[in-house]
Order: sequence, then structure tokens, then C-alpha cells
Amino acid sequence: KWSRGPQRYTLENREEEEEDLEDLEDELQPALEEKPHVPFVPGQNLNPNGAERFYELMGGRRSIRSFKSHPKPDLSIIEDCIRAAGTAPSGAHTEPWTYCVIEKPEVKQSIREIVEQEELINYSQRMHKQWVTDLRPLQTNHIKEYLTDAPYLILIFKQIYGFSEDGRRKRHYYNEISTSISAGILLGALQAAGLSSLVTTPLNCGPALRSLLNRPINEKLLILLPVGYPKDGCTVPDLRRKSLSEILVTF
Ligand code: IYR
Repeated sequence: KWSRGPQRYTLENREEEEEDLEDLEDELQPALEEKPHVPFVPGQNLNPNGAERFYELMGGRRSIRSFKSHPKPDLSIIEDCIRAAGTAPSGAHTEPWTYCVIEKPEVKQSIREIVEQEELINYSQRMHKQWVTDLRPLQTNHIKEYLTDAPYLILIFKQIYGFSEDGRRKRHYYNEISTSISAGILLGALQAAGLSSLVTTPLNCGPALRSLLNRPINEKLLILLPVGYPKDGCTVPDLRRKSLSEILVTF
């Protein structure tokens, strides 16, 4: 039998993921091809102010909830950002992510209908009063115009397991953390490209959205990300970020 990896005890939805992995074959096979290692060539663009400039870039990122449909950024920009996201590290280099980019208005409309139907239940009955109260400063409700206004919706799926070349299932260690890191790099790349986005995690919509897009059952929706330019007059909550001293402890 497979030895039990750390994933067994750390992921929130481990039971669900266990079931999906139960019928893995017994024969051991490394996730990554066993080949001689090659020399590491460090990046050539290193500069001492790089991180400061990166902070300035990322400090300007805000989640926005109102997008304009035009102009529509070139798909090649979105592709470049997703290519950057694909450089993320992943457990045993399994690269357990799938990025679905939606441009077609009719698909965006179907996504909006699925999400609004669930969000209406979330806001009106499913969720605790404290949830509704905590969200009040964000001025959100179940109506999601951004899902049809934004020129692109990127649906980020984590692959809870994968397949080797011979079609056998393979374990995707830390698939959620790996995909989340990749999504973070995507946010950075979008920011560098001058695009805005909104990280959303539509509650209870994963299976319906997965079916809509005909994605296989090893893929679970992690993030639904509308991407584009802010509508004229777009506003954001007046929030401040924690200072370095609030987030950093040195030893
Ligand atoms: N997903 C819901 C509610 C929501 C939840 C959190 I936590 C937020 O930071 C923002 C919204 C919605 O999109 O309305």
C-alpha cells in the first residue's frame, strides 16, 4: 500500500480527497521522472531594488467589483499571465492546476446564473448572521454583474489527483496550496500587465461550474477570477494594510 503522505492530515477536505485516491494502484511509481539533475543557472535580472519595486507594484493592487466590458485586453496578455502562473512550485512538481478562460458572453451568463442562485441562498438563509455582518463593509450582495461585465473570467481548478502517461492515477500532493501559490503569481502578473481582478470563491457552485465547463471530476474549482479594467467611477473599500511590523517577526 501507498505510504500515507502529510497531505492526509493537513488538508481540510481530506476525506473527500481520500475517497478519490482509494483505488490507486499498489505499484510504486515516482511522480517525477528519475533523471540526472542539471546545473541551476540563477536569474540574470537580479537587482537590489527589485523587491521594493515589486512591493510598489503589488501595493497598488485592489480587488474591484465593477468591471468595464470594453476595451477587452488581448487574450495574449491573459495567456502571458497564466504562463507566469504556471511557473509556480508544486508538490513533487505535479503542477496540479487548470486555468479555464471564459470570453463567450453566453458562458459568462450561465456562470452568473449558477453563482447568483447559490449566493442568494448564502446571503438570505445559508450563512450565519455574523458572516452577513462581516461582509457588510464590502457592500456585496448576491447580484454579480461583474460576472457578465468583465471581459474575462478565469476559473482556477485544483487537480486533486492526476494521471501518468500510462493513464494511471497519480497523487497530487499539496494540490490546494500549490494551486493557491500559482494563483498568487497570476495576481502579480495581472497587476504587472495593468489588469484588475477579483478573487472569488463561490460557495457551493464548484460542481455546477465544473459540469458547465465539462471539466473532469479530478478538478475542483478553487477560485473564480473576473479580470479586466475597472469601470469609470469604480470605488473600493477604504481599507489599510497591516504594516511590516504587524506581519513580521524576526528571530
Ligand atoms: N462569496 C460571496 C461573499 C463574500 C465572502 C467573502 I469572506 C468576501 O471577502 C467577499 C464576499 C460574494 O462574492 O458575494
